[in-house]
Amino acid sequence: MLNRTDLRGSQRDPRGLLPRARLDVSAAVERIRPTVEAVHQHGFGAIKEATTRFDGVEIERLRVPRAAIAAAAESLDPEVRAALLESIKRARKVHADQRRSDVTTRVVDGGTVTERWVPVSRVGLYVPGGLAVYPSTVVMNVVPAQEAGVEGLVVASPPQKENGGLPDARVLAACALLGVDEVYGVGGAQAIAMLGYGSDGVDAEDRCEPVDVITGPGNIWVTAAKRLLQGVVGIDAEAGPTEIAILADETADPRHVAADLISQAEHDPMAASVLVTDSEALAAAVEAELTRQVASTKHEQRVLTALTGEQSGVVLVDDLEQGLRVVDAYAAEHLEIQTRDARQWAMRVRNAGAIFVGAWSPVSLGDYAAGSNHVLPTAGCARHSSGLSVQSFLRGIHVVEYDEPALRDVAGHVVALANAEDLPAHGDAVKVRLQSDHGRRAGR
Ligand code: HSO
Ligand code: ZN
Repeated sequence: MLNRTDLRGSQRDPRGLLPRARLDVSAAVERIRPTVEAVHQHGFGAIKEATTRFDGVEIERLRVPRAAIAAAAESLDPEVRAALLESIKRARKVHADQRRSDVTTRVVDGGTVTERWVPVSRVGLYVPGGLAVYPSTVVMNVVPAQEAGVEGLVVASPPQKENGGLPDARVLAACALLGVDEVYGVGGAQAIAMLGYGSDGVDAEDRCEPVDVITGPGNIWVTAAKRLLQGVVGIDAEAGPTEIAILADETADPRHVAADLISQAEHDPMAASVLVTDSEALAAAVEAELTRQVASTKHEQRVLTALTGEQSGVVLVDDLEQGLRVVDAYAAEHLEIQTRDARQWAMRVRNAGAIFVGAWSPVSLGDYAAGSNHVLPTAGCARHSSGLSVQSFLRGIHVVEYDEPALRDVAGHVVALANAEDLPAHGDAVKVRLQSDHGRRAGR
């Protein structure tokens, strides 16, 4: 069922030879540009119009009433509530440890640079709807922002016809459990534009003030809108259709490997499931397992489309050393290592959004309840970006403080560099302090 790429004996750079979807985000940017511009100019009216057109829902207001959020929490299935609370607890534990303290470096006597970590003021967290609903994504967005100390937290999620035009009730309940009460029932590119530019609403309570940072996964339209809004607001890494790569040898259990490949294929017909192995026997056993397990999986058609698509496949390698080069070149959103000495191999991986080590750490554990974050870079962006963390919501501000002797001491170097760059006024700003006795008086 999987496409086969045989790299055995190949010395070529594996990048470009690996299965990967060719998603044209730039083309999508052009398609959503008019919607984003309309929201920028006309606010509520444009959001309402786009929501009717793209979601088939007539909204009366942008913001979800507080009472509806509370009601969703009331009617939440107790088992789901307990699971969400456990997920929140574990995520808090991990993300609390990511907090940074300010660091002051004494560069010279009388000269310090302090790095102050300051949270952004207001963030917009996008929670997708579409083929599935994601209360777990509320947790993964909100917890790091809260642990970073962000004061203004806003969630946007598409309105659902089945929930009277409000976002999914489980998404609202997750917001309630996390203490978030500013929730907008808006999705797609129009939601990203609303968060980035702000929007009026039907009344003062309904308006959305612009945010400083937008995070969270979404479909190609959401991704395109985030790319378009970059610069107006801060954006986390682009999170496209989900991916799993598994590096496995003959010690892996084919039932586990197949189940994990299917688990992420379940998200989206465009999801990618890639097996990298040096064992022809394992590859064959996984194929057999896939055929068996896919037949009884709930979202059979979606999974089948994802597994047989050009973005999925099995890659055969000579040995795990070559396997390591392949997974590094692929830079998967999620990478599982199911090999002998799995931890050692995992420690050598350079490019991945998150790594799952050994037989007992499936990706779905990380999706819900490992404590790790599941908003991760896709499409090879793990080469340069990390998943969502406390750091995504902080800015490091350098605070520079020198006294007169310390400035005097380095003045010659500043002047020399200023002259080398033909920017003598830069040097003058130092000289003026040291030549007159004004500086000395001001310092005392
Ligand atoms: N695997 C998805 C996250 C998710 N899975 C949410 C289930 N619910 C992207 O990391
Ligand atoms: Zn998942």
